[in-house]
Amino acid sequence: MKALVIEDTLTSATLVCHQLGKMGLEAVHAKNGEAGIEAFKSERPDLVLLDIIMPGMDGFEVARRIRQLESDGDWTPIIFLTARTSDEDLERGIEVGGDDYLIKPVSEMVLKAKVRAMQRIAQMRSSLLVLTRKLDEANRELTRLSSADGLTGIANRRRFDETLLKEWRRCARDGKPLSLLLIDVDFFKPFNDNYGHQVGDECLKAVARTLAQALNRPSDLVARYGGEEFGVILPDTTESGALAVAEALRGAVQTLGITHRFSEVSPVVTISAGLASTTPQRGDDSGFIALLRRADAALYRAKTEGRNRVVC
Ligand code: GH3
Ligand code: MG
Ligand code: MG
Ligand code: MG
Ligand code: MG
Repeated sequence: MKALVIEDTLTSATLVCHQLGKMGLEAVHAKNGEAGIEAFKSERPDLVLLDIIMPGMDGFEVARRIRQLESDGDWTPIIFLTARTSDEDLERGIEVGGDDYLIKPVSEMVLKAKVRAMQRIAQMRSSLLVLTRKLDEANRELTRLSSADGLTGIANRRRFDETLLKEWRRCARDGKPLSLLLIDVDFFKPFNDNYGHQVGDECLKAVARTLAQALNRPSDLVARYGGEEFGVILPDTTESGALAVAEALRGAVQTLGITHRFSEVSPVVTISAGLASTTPQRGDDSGFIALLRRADAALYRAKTEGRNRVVC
């Protein structure tokens, strides 16, 4: 631990530095306010002992400046050590940012006790900071978990809904098109029934991973929309752009080559996709519901028209 002693009277400073040394602290001396500020910046002390009456900048001003120099969350204990005995001075010392106020001459025992008290507060404070950091971390993790799908790890329905409204508004503001895909695994019920639920789950994980990898814009979002259904949000994407993306996704899943002997369209697992695009209008905050409905209707047509295809 390092203490900065800001004191113009050399005998006083020498004595205090010596006493601090006996307590196991490293003491740095500055002989006036200006030098004290500089030393504070360069030495980054853990404690400041501060005289009030000094030529040039007085101790009150030094304390005020130290508090301004500290960045958010920083705190260095300041103990005034002064010959001024009035209550008004003590009150002012605390007011400008001091933490304690001792009147010279101070006994070694009192100085030691006061320094220990400050050390204890500083220690509690840093424990609290560690705890706060852990809490922030836990909160972030909780947010992540609450928006991720437990099986596949991609975004869940809740995150999909939030993102859709957010992107809807953003595209409305920027006058950009927004495209939406609803994807459904073909003949997944017979897949499950024949290969078992566990294999079914593995299949869903692989499909989710493939969809996520096949998207290349950071603003694109793929989410697990329901059991074996996925939703894809494509901001700033026209219908023809989205059609290309959807075909790429369909191709990527087929290329995965997960054997499906019970599919009526292909020997491997395939997907069908319904696509809807629009340019959202400002102020039309519920317009995305119609977009979802259109994508759903398109998906239904993709199914009835033979599956393993994209329909707009
Ligand atoms: P279609 O081509 O018309 O979509 O036929 P399908 O068999 O895929 O359609 P359906 O909606 O009847 O079947 C969906 C099946 O998906 C039902 C269920 O067995 C399976 N499924 C839904 N969620 C999960 C899941 O989390 N894990 C597993 N293993 N299977 C799921
Ligand atoms: Mg003095
Ligand atoms: Mg389905
Ligand atoms: Mg279905
Ligand atoms: Mg299905």
